[in-house]
Amino acid sequence: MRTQVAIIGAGPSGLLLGQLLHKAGIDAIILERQTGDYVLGRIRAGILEQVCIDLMDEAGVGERMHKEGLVHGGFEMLYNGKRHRVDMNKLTGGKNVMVYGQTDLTKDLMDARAAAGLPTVYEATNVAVHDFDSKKPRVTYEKDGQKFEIECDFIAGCDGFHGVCRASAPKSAIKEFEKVYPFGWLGVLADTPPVHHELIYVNSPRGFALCSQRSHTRSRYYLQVPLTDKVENWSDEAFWDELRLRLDPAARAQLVTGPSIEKSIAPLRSFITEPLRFGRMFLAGDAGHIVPPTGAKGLNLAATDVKYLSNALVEFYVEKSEAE
Ligand code: RFL
Repeated sequence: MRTQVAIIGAGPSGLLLGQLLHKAGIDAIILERQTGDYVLGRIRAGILEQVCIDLMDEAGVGERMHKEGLVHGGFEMLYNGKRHRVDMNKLTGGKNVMVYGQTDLTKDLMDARAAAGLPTVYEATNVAVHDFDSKKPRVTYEKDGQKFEIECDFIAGCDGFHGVCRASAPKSAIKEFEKVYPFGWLGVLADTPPVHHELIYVNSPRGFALCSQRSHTRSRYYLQVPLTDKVENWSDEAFWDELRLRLDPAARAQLVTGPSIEKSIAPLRSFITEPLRFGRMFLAGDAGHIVPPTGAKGLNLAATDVKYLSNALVEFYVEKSEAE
């Protein structure tokens, strides 16, 4: 098999890159180790920054996002018991964020890929990257017990933090920087209306809290908790009680509680590798860096990487430039 760009990983980075390359007439195959349903079932980020909104439009998959997403021009910060609104739209010269779940964004990209008949191999096992220090990189993988090889011009490592691409970069060529925070975030997703029409970031003596949302009827809340806490020991009731204690009286009165549909503790960590390019292999998204889930920065950084990488690949193929 031969393609121009072999993309490893069908998360937001890989799918978005695939769609942008397709728009530019560049061939790509995506290899994903999970099933499509598994990828779609992962509940993660939910706030798209302007860069991500614009890229979805550029990729031609923004229609549902504009119909169903909620545009926010600002957010609030609760500090010393008082809420302050930050008018992001005004302060950034007209930029907004969009409340639109990562699962929805992923679904739109998957649907567009399927509609265009573009190749995605799900449940690809033992994916390995080879010869990316040459002009003829290769990717090998197995599917249903059979071995396959793809010859390509470039490899895009969009395979997340635990992927194979970064792990295959020569140790002597890669620098890693990491900060592990001494607390975690207990997150709850619930089918309840959000406490406020915009996000509220809370600085309270009991610890940080974040009131986020996925839609008018689905809320996402976070509480800062000690790393030693176990999610099994946090009942829904205990979560709502603690959240109330961190809010101001007006928000407390507005808070609608209900059963959680997802509850987990995320250990908070910042991690970045340098460089993001190893010969003809590039890392994009969580493969190259992760940040705590504050306002979907991970997803939006992934989109930014994809923007630069797709521009560079278009330059290479369309403008025949090999500029560094
Ligand atoms: P992804 O989404 O991790 O996708 C990588 C894909 O690569 C596949 N893969 C492989 N495929 C083939 N062969 C291999 N060897 C492979 N190894 C991995 C994986 O199955 C996967 O499908 O990375 P991408 O595309 O760069 O996108 C980044 C975003 O997903 C990420 O930054 C955010 O979702 C971060 N994040 C959150 N951000 C928020 O702002 N708010 C959140 O609430 C939030 N929750 C989360 C999160 C990230 C999480 N992870 C990655 C641990 C919750 C979790 C659990």
